[in-house]
Amino acid sequence: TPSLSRRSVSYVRATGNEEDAAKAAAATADSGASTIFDKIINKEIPSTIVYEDDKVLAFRDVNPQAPVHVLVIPKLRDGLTQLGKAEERHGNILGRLMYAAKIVAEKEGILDGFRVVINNGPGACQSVYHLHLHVLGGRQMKWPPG
Ligand code: TR5
Repeated sequence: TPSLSRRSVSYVRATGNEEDAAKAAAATADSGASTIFDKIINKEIPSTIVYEDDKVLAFRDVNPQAPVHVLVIPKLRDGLTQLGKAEERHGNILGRLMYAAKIVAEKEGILDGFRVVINNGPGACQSVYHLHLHVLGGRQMKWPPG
């Protein structure tokens, strides 16, 4: 397909799936620019908040991939545009995010079966460069993920 990027063409070859290719084409690189999540944190853009504390915000994904789909983010990005940028000094906030994912799963009643996902970089279709954990559940999750 002429309109597909070179990266997405390689996805078509690898998977035979143009939907995957479109997702790959839409995935962007990490520019370090501020993101829509800053506006959500500052409440300039409304979101449905599921959990919040001084360091962490959890809100419903606008395009849910499961009955429960919540994003867990650090309020201060502090260089964590993606997990691949993590440094040792980020250990505390990374732990807080993981623990918040458990609190979200508990609040949402999915502790018996939930998945936590981090998409890192264009090759994993990351679209927002502010680290976020996807907490997914409320249906039977399949393995392997796409
Ligand atoms: O693709 P990655 O892993 O980067 O995940 C980004 C997620 O952010 C996607 O699942 C999107 O559906 C979600 N997203 C994007 C926007 C948005 C959102 N979730 C809640 N509210 C949102 N607003 C207001 N605006 C977005 N652009």
